[in-house]
Formats: sequence, structure tokens, C-alpha cells
Amino acid sequence: MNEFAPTGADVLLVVDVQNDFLPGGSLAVTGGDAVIPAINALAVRFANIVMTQDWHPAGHASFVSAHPGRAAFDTVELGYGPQVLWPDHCVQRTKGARLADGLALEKAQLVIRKGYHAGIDSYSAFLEADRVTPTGLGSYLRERRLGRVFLVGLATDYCVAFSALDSAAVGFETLVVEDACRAIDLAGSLAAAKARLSQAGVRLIGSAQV
Ligand code: VGL
Ligand code: ZN
Repeated sequence: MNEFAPTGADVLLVVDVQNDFLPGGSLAVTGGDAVIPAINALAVRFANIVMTQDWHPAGHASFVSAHPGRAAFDTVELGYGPQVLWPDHCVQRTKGARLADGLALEKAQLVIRKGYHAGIDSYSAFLEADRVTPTGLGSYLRERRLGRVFLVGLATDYCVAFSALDSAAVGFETLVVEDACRAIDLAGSLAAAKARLSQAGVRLIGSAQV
């Protein structure tokens, strides 16, 4: 029996597969659309699917437009620590914030929205960037007795990596399906994220292994 074959206690966590992160979007991830068929193929294997949706109010603190004089991808200090300034993206109720049309995820049971506090970003599906405000996902998974967390989506080095690190930190066995993710890769962020994931015991696997 393949050790990575999903069981009824496993969950596929589909991170931020939204129009703004796809080619043509305001924060397009190179090759971002390639994750869609990979995720659809994986989804067939899972009984439990949860999705996340980056969901910012206009004027969000992570938006470069909220910091006159700064450039996109600069880092500034906010109350909770360093924050990369992103092009405005995933604004609530815009087309860019919508989940990608090509996802065949009618089985998904929960959509966790994150980043909706105007002054706090949230790369992680579990914990906002202040590192104390929970999204509720950890309790949801525990109450449903879901154990292993398989992550896919966008972007490998930001929302997927931060979600995977927090998943492992709260005690879930955690796996990232690498070929069903794509990275932003800002100043070495992909290599740094992969090192942190390995250090935290998160397994990096391929979808052919699942
Ligand atoms: C993300 C930057 C800003 C992501 C979200 O989904 O990885 N990255 N907001
Ligand atoms: Zn965001």
C-alpha cells in the first residue's frame, strides 16, 4: 500500500487558486494556471477538500497602494513585523478574487477566507500575520478528526509554505504536493521556503506518489 494514498482522514488543502494569481491577474504567478489540471486530478482521490481564498478589503495594509512612495515588492515594518508590499490583489467581490473557473472542486467542503482584516495580512490558512489571530481552520480539522494535510496551490513560497509550516506546528502530518504548486520566488524566497519546510518535517512529494 502506497504510504501517500489518501484515506478518509486526510484532507486536500487547496490554497489561493484565484484569478489574480493566474496569468493576466494583478499578482500573476508564473505558470500558475498549470496547477489547475494537477489539482483537479488529485481531487478525485480525496474525500475531504478545503480551499482558501485570499480576501482583502480595498486599501489593505499589504497593498503597495496603501504606502505612498513605496514600490511593489518592497518590505516595510508593520505592527506585527516585516511585510512585503504587493500589487493590489484579491480585493473582495472583484473578479480577481474569484476562485479559478477551471477548478473542478464541487466536493470542497469549506472555503476559508483570509486577509480580511484591513491591517493584518494572512499568508497562512491557520494563523494571520500577527501570529496570534486564528482563522479557525485548525479547530475545524480537529473537530472533524482530519489528520494528514496535503497542500497544493499558490504560491509555493508564500501562502502554501506558511500554511504548511503552521499545519505542522499544530501537529498535523503535512505534505506539499510540489508539482501542484507554483512559486512567486522573490529574492530567493522559494529556496528559503523549501529549507524551512524540510526543517519543520513537512514532506515535499509529487502528485505521481499520491
Ligand atoms: C499570496 C502574496 C500575497 C499567496 C497572497 O497566495 O501566496 N502571496 N497574498
Ligand atoms: Zn494577499
